[in-house]
Amino acid sequence: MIFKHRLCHLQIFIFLIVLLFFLSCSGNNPNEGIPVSTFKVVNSFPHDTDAFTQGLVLDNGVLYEGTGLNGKSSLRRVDLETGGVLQNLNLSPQYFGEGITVLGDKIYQLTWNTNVGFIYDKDSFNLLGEFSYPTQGWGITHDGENLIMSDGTSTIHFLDPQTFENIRDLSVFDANGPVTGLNELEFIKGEIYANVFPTDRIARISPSTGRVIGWIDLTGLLSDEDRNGNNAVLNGIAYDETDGRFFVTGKLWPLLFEIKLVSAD
Ligand SMILES: [Ca+2]
Repeated sequence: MIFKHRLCHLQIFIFLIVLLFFLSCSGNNPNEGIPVSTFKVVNSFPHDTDAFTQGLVLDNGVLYEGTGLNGKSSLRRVDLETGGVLQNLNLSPQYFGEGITVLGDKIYQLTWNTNVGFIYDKDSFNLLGEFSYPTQGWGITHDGENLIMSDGTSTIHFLDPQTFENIRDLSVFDANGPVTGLNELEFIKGEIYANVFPTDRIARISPSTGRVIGWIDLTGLLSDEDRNGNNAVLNGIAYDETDGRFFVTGKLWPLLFEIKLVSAD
């Protein structure tokens, strides 16, 4: 009887050990089930190695770029094929330019740590106004209704494009917990794509739950020889809605890539 009792305890003990083993296995691979994409380069185009890319947008086939660093920040219209700057507006040196987005006939540009954003006429780049926000400014995009901005944390803010009222905050997470360093953004087919600073990865985020629903791993897209120092990180996602072309670049990168996403599984 005592022996039977001990056997029963032994079985429970073994069961718990096996359970712990499986739990620890899943703990080591918490993103199991989240699809990972890699890339295939479709085209590469010249990119200004002086452009500290903080915002990248394609609007009706026209490429816009926002650049950063104090004294080097700008808003540009860029020729995709040649990388040539077609139109340029320099920001005053106290501003460190960040993300840009085009909504309707306006361009919105964030600044990093001065709590101010600028509103321009899309065609003339004339300054139409400013808006303020309490956080840092990193990336910006829109879903057709609201502006969507990142601030370097794991929180994304939805702003009314008229009043700049914070409509709601979205906490971004994967199975490891909060995903911080959310940087340049693009809203693509109902999902928020975000560069994760300072990595070679892009998170595909559900705008309703904040859950990361896919990872894009762009490791090796730019060769180490072409990378201009530690600050030359992947940053800049643009999507052409008319033909589904997907473009990425990075800070000070000599190339802008058109890529296709390929399942890594
Ligand atoms: Ca973008």
